[in-house]
Amino acid sequence: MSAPTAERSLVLVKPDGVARGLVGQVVARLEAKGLRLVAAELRTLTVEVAEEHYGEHRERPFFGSLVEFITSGPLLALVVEGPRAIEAFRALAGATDPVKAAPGTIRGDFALEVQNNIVHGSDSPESAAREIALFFPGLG
Ligand code: RTP
Ligand code: MG
Repeated sequence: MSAPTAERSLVLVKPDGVARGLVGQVVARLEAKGLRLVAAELRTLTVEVAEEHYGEHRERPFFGSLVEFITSGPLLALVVEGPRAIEAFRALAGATDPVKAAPGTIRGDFALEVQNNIVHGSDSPESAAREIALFFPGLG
């Protein structure tokens, strides 16, 4: 059997996760899973980048609040790599609503509110390519 093809995903530790000091625990979990860090940067998003990143939600009632939240302070942007990295990280993150997220997942263990749910992970190869180009244009 051939070796699994490596895939990349954009992961964010959102401003709530950084403010609460959860960066170490999030990174420890994804590294323990076997995902490899290929880029990492702490930065505060501009409204323009935030609106681009969450463009699919532009018509949703929570869009303004989401952009305000995601630009409210520094976040940690990561690119992770590994076999099925997109699906692997989404499984570690848990369901979008942290109350429904299984205990043992990042959201299930650390959050209670749907907006302030600690992490983001790309949801498809197309999203990952778009998001990685937006956050780390220099990455091949
Ligand atoms: P993400 O994009 O951040 O990885 O989260 P996701 O795929 O699990 O969920 P998605 O539907 O893409 O929603 C994006 C983010 O918007 C916030 N949200 N707020 N107030 C609300 O009802 C609501 N719904 C979603 C969350 O921060 C969610 O992660
Ligand atoms: Mg999403």
